[in-house]
Amino acid sequence: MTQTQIFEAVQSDTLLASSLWINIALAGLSILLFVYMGRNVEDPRAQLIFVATLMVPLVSISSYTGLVSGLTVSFLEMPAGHALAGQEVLTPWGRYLTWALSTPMILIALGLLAGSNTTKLFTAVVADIGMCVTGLAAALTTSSYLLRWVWYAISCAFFVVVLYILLAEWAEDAEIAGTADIFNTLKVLTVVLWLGYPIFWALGAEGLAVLDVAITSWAYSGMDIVAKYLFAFLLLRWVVNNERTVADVASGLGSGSRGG
Ligand code: RET
Repeated sequence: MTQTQIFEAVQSDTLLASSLWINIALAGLSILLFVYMGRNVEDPRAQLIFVATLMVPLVSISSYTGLVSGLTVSFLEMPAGHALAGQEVLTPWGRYLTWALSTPMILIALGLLAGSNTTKLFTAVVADIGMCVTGLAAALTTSSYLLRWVWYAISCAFFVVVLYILLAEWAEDAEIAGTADIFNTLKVLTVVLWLGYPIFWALGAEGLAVLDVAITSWAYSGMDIVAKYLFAFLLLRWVVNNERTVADVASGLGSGSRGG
């Protein structure tokens, strides 16, 4: 199929197309809002959190532009064993590719907020990239149904590493850094929403095909809206109001270690 035909197939499915366009609009608004919110931030660590967080809607607007244009969407014939075996299934693989760029930014922002050391930050970021790239491999494998799920399982193993760092390591670090309140809010939001992605992958056309392509796309788009734009807004609002605390985390003077 040519790119024009894929583009037309995407646009003719109003439910699918709207799930993509809404994110382009919201990502654009978020970029403008976040640049405005960050205009007076001066501490380098707070600025780094801003830059990482601002990358999230910037990657998102690029990702969704790739999807609406048909550039990062393919019709793939599903292997024997799949519920839609032999059929050409619309696969928006650009999503999985761009998660490899956007989700590390979310983790960098969270890690900096928690006062993570470099080892944990590195581990979380590489495991996260591993999760996204193997998720992409799962979606693009058309030779074997079993191997799609093997990729899925590998991706889940990477995800467990990310969850462990978020829930155990950084939660503890944030206590010491004096950022536990906001960190815990964002941690819960992140963990709950991120768990939704592998669930919808498994239920959608890529996996068991219980849900159709447009519904799955709306599920991802809805989770993206909260996991990206709302998450980023809450984080940046807190950073603007608590720049001093963020600066102290950098110099190892987090309120916890100051001893009251
Ligand atoms: C996949 C399928 C394979 C198994 C796992 C997955 C996890 C994906 C996640 C995605 C998060 C995306 C976000 C995007 C916002 O920019 C790849 C679906 C574990 C957790 C937060």
